[in-house]
Amino acid sequence: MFSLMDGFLKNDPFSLQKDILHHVEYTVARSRFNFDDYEAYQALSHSVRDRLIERWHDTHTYFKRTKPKRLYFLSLEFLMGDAALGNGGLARFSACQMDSLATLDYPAWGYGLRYEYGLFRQIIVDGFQHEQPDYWLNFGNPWEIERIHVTYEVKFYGTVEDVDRNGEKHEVWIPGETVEAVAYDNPIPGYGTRNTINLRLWAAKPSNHFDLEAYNTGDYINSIVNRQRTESISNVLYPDDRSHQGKEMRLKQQYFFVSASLQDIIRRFKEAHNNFDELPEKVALHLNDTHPSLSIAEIMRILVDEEQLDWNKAWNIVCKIFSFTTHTVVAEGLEKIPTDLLGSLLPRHLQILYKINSNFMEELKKRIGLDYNRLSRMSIVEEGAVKSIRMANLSIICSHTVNGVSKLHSDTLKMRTFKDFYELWPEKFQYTTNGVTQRRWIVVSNPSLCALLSKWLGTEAWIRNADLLTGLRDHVDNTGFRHEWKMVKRLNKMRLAEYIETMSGVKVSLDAMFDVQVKRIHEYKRQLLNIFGIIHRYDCLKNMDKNDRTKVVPRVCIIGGKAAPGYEIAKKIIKLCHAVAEKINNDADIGDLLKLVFIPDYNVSVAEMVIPGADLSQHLSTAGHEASGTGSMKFLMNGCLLLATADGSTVEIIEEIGSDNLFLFGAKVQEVAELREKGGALKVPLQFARVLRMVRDGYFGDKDYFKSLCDTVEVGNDFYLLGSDFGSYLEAQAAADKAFVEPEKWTKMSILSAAGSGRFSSDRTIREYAERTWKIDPCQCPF
Ligand code: 26Y
Repeated sequence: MFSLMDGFLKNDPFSLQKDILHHVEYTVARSRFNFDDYEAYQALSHSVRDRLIERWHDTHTYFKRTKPKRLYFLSLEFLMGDAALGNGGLARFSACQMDSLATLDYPAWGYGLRYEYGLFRQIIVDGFQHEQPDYWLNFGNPWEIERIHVTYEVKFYGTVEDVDRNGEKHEVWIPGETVEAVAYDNPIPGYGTRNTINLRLWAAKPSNHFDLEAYNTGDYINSIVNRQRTESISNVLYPDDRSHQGKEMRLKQQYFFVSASLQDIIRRFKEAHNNFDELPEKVALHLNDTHPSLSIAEIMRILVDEEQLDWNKAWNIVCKIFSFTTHTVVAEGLEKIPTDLLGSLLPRHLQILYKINSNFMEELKKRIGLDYNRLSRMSIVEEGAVKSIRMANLSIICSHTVNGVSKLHSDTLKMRTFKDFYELWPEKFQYTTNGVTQRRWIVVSNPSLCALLSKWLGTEAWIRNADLLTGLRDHVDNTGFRHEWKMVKRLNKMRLAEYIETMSGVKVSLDAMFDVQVKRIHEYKRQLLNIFGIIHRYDCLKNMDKNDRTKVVPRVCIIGGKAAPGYEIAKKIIKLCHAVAEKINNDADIGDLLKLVFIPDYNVSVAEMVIPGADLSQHLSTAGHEASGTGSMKFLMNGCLLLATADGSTVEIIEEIGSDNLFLFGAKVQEVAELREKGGALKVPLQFARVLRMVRDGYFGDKDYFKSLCDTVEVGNDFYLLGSDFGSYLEAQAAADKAFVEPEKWTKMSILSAAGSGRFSSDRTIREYAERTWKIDPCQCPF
């Protein structure tokens, strides 16, 4: 008898081997007796992909049959790894969340853009950052499934015209340009479950909607050139993670993404349901920051203009389906779109936004009276020098939940950034602290630690339940365990040291403390504070008695991160780091006591190598500026001690591991405002002035080039308060040195760090979102 189960691909080594050979011959089209490593990789990936597709099908068939409420996670950025389709924290957090959604069996879909050029590759020439394009699809991408039949038309430009519908006047958009969106599916397997969810990425293709005008006027060549241009919409990821410049292409990308995703979502909903009243029970739409917020106008357009629902009815439905997470702290960082730009690209959407706003303003007047200042602050429309749409205000007004990414962040949103909205709708404001997936950040990137954890916890269950890591506390006094723990760290330091030597030619001592700061380069993240600390350390060493040097803890300082291509000051920080490294590393007198290396092209793969090998990691943002921070969580899981300010999620990390197990420094968030007001009067230590003078005087060369960088931290101008935090920074560094010379103490702190990291698993994050925000239930595919 033939059973459906017979069709399943088997997972034993023999079956897999057979499949790999099959793909060598029939997919890669090489002989079984002659293929290279890359072809072997392709054949292997296709064999794994076949198994993922099977699970994907089963999962989606099951979802279709049981019709659970689904979550659609809308994000313009996903930093998966090989595919660098995102900038930094927000993008990597999206990837971690997808892993947790799949593992916890939630009926979720991710939607994103399939950029052909991911985040630029950073190369360093003479200490300067240069950007190289990352055309990551050159050799094909075996992990995606091109869905040539899943396509939607996305329209732009044109005009709005009045039409008569049953005697009533209605506005209808007559678009001017049509582009086609093609779906590329990326299966996301859960761990320890058959569930495999989908990350659907859209690519732009010219539409076959033929341009009759051009055809008739005989301008055939130009019509083809124009078609080609439309393909460029999904071409390239914008490499900026703070400043939005009101670029038309960026807006086109956002709408292209939103329109294709919503058409897909509505089509799927209509296949199973015939009444839009059911939408809020079946569909949750999550706005990952404001980047996909045009969804709000688009869904109103679909419901009102196309599905012909009454405006108020549509609005009531729409307000029940959106939730919103903001990853930004300061109001200046919030996205705005000039109305001129929006009106020309999407004329009907601008009308819809105005209508949403005028309705909101009417409501608001009833609630708060004629407080014009407050009304204008809360308006979706900003009547400034450049009239624009405030995407955050729109998102807050339409979402049932507004999420911060850490407790501190959420407090800032309520008390400052979105104070007016919080006072109006306190119940909307929540926080869900970020997390990271232990599957990638321990299991994949640190296999030796993974084995050690399973051995001492007596189970592998922590891979799906990170709370079990607290069990490590029971063994912290066991010398055998501590010995193994130290060996694992040593092994990872060896791996990292080898990498450093190949990348930079610098040989480093494994006995040194590996001190790491890796993240995007930003003034608020204060890489400059780190570099100034290193200069100070060097200066002390130079002035130290030879005998005293024997007591110094050797350090390998590692810095890595990309600067946005147009961010001058960040680029100068990278150059300064190289200039200082050049001086220190070539000073034979200092030897192994101090090394500084800049790791080029920091990305997910580099992180997998660097994080497990770190002894100490630095998170130096001026309190109140890092919304959460997720790098710290990865280091924590890997038994790395933190040296940090009380910012973002660090406040909660302290609650878990205790303030004795990390090195805390710097002004608290309440003190920051006060210090800024005092301006020039603050107490900047002499050491800071001395280090600054060294850089200004050209001790590291390029005196003129570094001048503007030095100016940013001069007394009276030091917005991020490097000067006033320098003293306590040095104290924290000294405390780290002191702890490091007591290996047993250090190792205990390291173990207790990892033991307290369970709360920072993205599994916890996702469960909280699912239960409190999205109201979705797990839906596990049987078999
Ligand atoms: C609008 C465009 C210029 C833009 C593009 C990317 C704006 C913002 C971003 C990305 C922001 C980002 O990565 N934020 C980070 O999100 C992390 C995840 O929540 C936080 O941990 C981190 O503190 C925050 O800076």
